[in-house]
Amino acid sequence: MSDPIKLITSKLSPYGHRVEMVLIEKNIPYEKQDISLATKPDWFVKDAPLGKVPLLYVGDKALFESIAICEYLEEAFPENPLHPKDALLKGWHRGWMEVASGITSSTLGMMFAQNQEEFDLKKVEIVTRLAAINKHLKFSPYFDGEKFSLVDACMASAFKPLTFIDNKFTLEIFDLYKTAATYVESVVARGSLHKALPDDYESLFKGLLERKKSHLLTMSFSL
Ligand SMILES: N[C@@H](CCC(=O)N[C@@H](CS)C(=O)NCC(=O)O)C(=O)O
Repeated sequence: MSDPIKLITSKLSPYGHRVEMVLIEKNIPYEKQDISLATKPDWFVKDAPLGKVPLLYVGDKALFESIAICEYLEEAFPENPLHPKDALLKGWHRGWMEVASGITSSTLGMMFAQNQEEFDLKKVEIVTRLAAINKHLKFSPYFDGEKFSLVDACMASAFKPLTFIDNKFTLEIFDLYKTAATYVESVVARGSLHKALPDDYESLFKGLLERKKSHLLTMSFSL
């Protein structure tokens, strides 16, 4: 019998959502525990070298860093592969997974910006990455055609919070990037993302922005 798998995350973590999407897409049985990042449990602080979610327990080994976790799952559970076989194509996918991590980090930065200057800086980072996606990629409808890949899970979880704030605050971030916008619609609609998201996503999101005194809340919005 294989070691039990337990995902430790927090409800709104896009990095946690990407790992959970991979578990779901690959049909891997798992348990999940959401923790509060404001009051991290002692066992978590002890086991998470960087103090961040997600953490994936495989038996008593705690894996950390979402991309390392996803790559482990891909290798350890070869059924329902989410990476292409071809080494060159796989390297290309991995590069774009890093772009997805950059978009995630800039989006979190935008959500937590305390003033217009910080907000604008993060917006420029995001727009630069959208321009790169628009320039380099073609989707039909996913990154690798009909087949959903690991890179799509990373992009879906990155774009979920971005599309949420883009809609609520009418930021019009995607307006100039039609290729990226069509792709984002496809990945954000993926069933595994919706299974990974908490039912109360919207109200949790709003609570988080309020707790962080986000600059976004000074803009006109419809939360
Ligand atoms: N590079 C990490 C980023 C993980 C990350 O930033 N997680 C955030 C939640 S979205 C976190 O745990 N923050 C808590 C903290 O930094 O104290 C990964 O890909 O797993």
